[in-house]
Amino acid sequence: MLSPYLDILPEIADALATGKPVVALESTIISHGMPYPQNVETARRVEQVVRDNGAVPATIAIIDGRLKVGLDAAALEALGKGGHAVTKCSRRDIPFVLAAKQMGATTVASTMIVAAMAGIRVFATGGIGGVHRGAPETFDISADLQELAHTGVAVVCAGAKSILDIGLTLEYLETQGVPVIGYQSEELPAFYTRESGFKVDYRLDTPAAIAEALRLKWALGLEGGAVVANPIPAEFAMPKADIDAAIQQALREADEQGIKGKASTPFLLARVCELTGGNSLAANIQLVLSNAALGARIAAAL
Ligand code: PSU
Ligand code: MN
Repeated sequence: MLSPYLDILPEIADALATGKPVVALESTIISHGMPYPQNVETARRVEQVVRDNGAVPATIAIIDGRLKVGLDAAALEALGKGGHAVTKCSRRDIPFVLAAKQMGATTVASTMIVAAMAGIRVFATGGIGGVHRGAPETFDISADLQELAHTGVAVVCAGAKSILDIGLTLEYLETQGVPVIGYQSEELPAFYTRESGFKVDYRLDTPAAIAEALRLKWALGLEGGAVVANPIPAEFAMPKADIDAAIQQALREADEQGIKGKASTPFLLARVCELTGGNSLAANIQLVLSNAALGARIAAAL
């Protein structure tokens, strides 16, 4: 039984009913992850890349208090233009934004929730939330990690940004039983760069091999998601020193300005983007496109 709170675009509902591949896409990356108008342009290109690779895109957001699976052009534009004024919704926020009949941008966690409600198993994005640097003091651990522990959706991403503590993020995922798969990579990529210095749990080299592992996991009743880490294409990777310097400065400013809670990640993303000029944005766009293509191929193989 589908949730009465879901609105699924007819093309997506039809694909789900007939077993065609569908890839979920998130909306916080649109509102909070990139500046306007590149965010809206990228969201459209990502949807096209999913199609070009044989799947139907399903961008997820809350619009007028409804859970939307698939967005029309007006909704995409409103999310992109709204930017940081749009409510960023993780698991805890969903019912309140529905009750207020507002617009909400879904994070990795809440996009997984809505995707699972709709019966979508594969979700492509840029980067996941994780354990923040300083978390032993601040307790700032993204709800994305708990969602990966419980909700059966595979998240294709370019690893975790080094605004996070990547080592602690991997420890947390291990404790929660979430496998981290490297696509053609032994190492967990660090979003803008192909290397992080940390190993993935399993390297798999084809979408079919990833699909088979996921199929077995869920067939065995092992609940929860998986991280599929796809390194940014080499030609678009950034010099490590540039990105490290920007991240250090952004972290310092966040600390000085007392930025906390759900504001932390959007603040850091925006500052890193500003501090590196257009370079990090260009890399960000390319890695999302690459993840969308891989997500579509995994969904097709599932
Ligand atoms: N990391 C990125 N880009 C993003 C995000 C994280 O590199 O756009 C967004 C995603 O929507 C993710 C959210 O789910 O930030 C995590 O926020 P928090 O750390 O507050 O859980
Ligand atoms: Mn947080």
